[in-house]
Amino acid sequence: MLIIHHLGVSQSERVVWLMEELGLPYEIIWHRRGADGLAPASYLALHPAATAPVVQDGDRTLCESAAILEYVCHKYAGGRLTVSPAQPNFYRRSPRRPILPVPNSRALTSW
Ligand SMILES: N[C@@H](CCC(=O)N[C@@H](CS)C(=O)NCC(=O)O)C(=O)O
Repeated sequence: MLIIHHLGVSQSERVVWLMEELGLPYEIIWHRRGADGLAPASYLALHPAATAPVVQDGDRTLCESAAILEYVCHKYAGGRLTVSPAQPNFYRRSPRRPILPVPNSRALTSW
């Protein structure tokens, strides 16, 4: 089962959203921010850059939200909610593709 290392107020919410949307099981490990708003030491230990999200799938650890979402859609949902490189619209923006390699600030408004 996918484990989402969840850091509040971060893009790990994208992974939670996707798992709920696809109806897939997952486990959340919360890493609560300190009073200073910074990620706790437990999160810093997961990733050299300490950015969220980080997920674990068995002995595989993944980071970068766009890559994680593609991975989940293809590995666990038969390509639902995304398109594969074999499809002609892969290189075009598509309203069905929730995970576009666009700057973070645009990611939620471009589809
Ligand atoms: N391109 C990365 C960006 C990850 C990123 O910058 N995450 C921010 C939160 S949205 C982060 O972890 N910042 C450190 C922090 O909030 O403590 C991705 O999409 O996963």
